[in-house]
Amino acid sequence: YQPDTGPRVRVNQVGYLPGGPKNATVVTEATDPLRWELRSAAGAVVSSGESTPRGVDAASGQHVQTVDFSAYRTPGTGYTLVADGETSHPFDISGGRYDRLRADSLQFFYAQRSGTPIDGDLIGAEYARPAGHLGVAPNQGDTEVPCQPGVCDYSLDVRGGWYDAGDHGKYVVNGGIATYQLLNTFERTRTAETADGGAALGDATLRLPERGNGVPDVLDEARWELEFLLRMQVPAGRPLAGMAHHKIHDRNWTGLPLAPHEDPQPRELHPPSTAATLNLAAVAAQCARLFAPYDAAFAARCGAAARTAYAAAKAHPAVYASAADGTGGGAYDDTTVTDEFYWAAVELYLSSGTKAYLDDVTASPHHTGDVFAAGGAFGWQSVAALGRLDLATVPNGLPAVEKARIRASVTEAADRYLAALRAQAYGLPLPADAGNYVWGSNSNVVNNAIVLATAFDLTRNATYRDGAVQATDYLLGRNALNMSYVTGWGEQHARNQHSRIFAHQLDPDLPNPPAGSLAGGPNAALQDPYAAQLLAGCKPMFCYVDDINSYATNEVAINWNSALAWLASFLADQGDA
Ligand code: 9MR
Repeated sequence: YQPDTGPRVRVNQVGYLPGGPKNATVVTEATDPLRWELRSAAGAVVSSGESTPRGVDAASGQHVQTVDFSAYRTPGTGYTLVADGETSHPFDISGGRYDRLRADSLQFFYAQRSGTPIDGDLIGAEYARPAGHLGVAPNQGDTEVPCQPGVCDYSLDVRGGWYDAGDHGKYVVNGGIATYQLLNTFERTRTAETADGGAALGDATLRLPERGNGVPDVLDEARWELEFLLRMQVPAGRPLAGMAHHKIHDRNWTGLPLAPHEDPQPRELHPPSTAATLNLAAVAAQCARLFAPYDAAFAARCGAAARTAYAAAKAHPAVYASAADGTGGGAYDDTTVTDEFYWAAVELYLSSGTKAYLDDVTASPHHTGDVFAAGGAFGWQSVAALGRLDLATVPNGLPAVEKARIRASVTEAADRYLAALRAQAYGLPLPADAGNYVWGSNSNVVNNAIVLATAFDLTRNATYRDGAVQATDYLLGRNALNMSYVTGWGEQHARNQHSRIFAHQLDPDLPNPPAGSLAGGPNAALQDPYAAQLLAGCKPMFCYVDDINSYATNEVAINWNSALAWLASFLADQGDA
């Protein structure tokens, strides 16, 4: 299988910030430096130079050279880069290029909402749909959902929340990290220097039913999931009270396409887990501090739920979701929860200042030592870095020397991501080993970029910001496939992501995913039959196909788009850079 990868000059197809780094990659057999030319839309050569031979790129197996045209800073549209007789896809040089990506990537969450009609006037007529999973036939959830047989003898109203990904499942663990990232995108406007003081994330900045209610829209969107997560908590008086059910989804896997309101499967609550409970505790604690100025009653409800959940997790510290529980929905299994304990204790400490939580923070094995893995700083299964990043950025009462140590751990991790990025001709902060090209690898690229961005926020050292920008170049087309992984962004962009809702590839009457939807990305483990058959033997960066059948390389997911939203918001805040 030989995908058509277009011109051999690979650029960020969306554009470069005028004052930011501008790097490109040329796939070529040439071993000597090549002359490159930057051309205006009218074809005039506005800058030129020589490329740098880089030998064979490990992740792609391609023979490559790199071009650095950072010195050219004149804003404009329709630039192309020419080298080795090839002309790149066109791109802009422009500040403000990421403002709409911030909005698009956040808007994705409204399109994933469960339990409410989606208003076409807000996000486009093709995305309008009736409410799903409100107990209206043929739906069998989510207003009164029983447990799986033998798990509990009650039902819960667990309406609302976001569909996790291309399926109709709702998982507390993954809802946790996604909600964290939206809340943290907002919190960053309070803790970091932003050009507009966070105005771009204020009220009426997204197209939501709640716009104009006086609450920042990104908080409104996060609340849609928070309310669901709170409903997943085991009520007082029941066994394991205060814990959170791990997930709720269909009894059996459904086919594609399938509109939410047409899902006929029985819906079931799966057993509570310690990991889910701690995810609830962590984001409910964030909620308590961030909603306090806007809705004191909701903030108090979140605070109480966070404390109850944390206490329940301490009382039941080793209740694990089963890896075998993957019928009708994903498993999201995790048998190491020391990191979830750390993250939850950090969030509770940051919101309350309570010494008991601080004691748990400082006693955690994750409080010292490295928590930032090379292949992904954090993810739904490993969340220690979320606690570390928040201790580094959110005001707290730790001694100055402790704060300095924690901040240094962030910049040291960022230095390693920079080293990984510089070692590669495609400039991504993920080492080339096939083992790093996992399910959802694009989210790992973004999450590592978030560590770089946070290092910039902490130090104002532009090298870190440039690293985050280069990671974005990779996502938006500077890669082996010459593919932007964000729908609607770039000349050649992913559009056939695995989704029961946005299944245009299977039914032309259905839309593609909305602009701003991030595809999971190359997965060298080829964990779906379509990719396994099509891509056998692929070099890691080629282990991707923009086909709806390839759920292991090309799905949408809330935890991937939440990462993109954080990064896009950071980039938008850089202006011209
Ligand atoms: O993102 C998850 C990835 O880390 C796992 O390897 C994979 C297999 O367990 O599951 C991914 O999450 C999927 C979930 O299980 C079900 N909804 C779709 C998610 C994205 O593909």
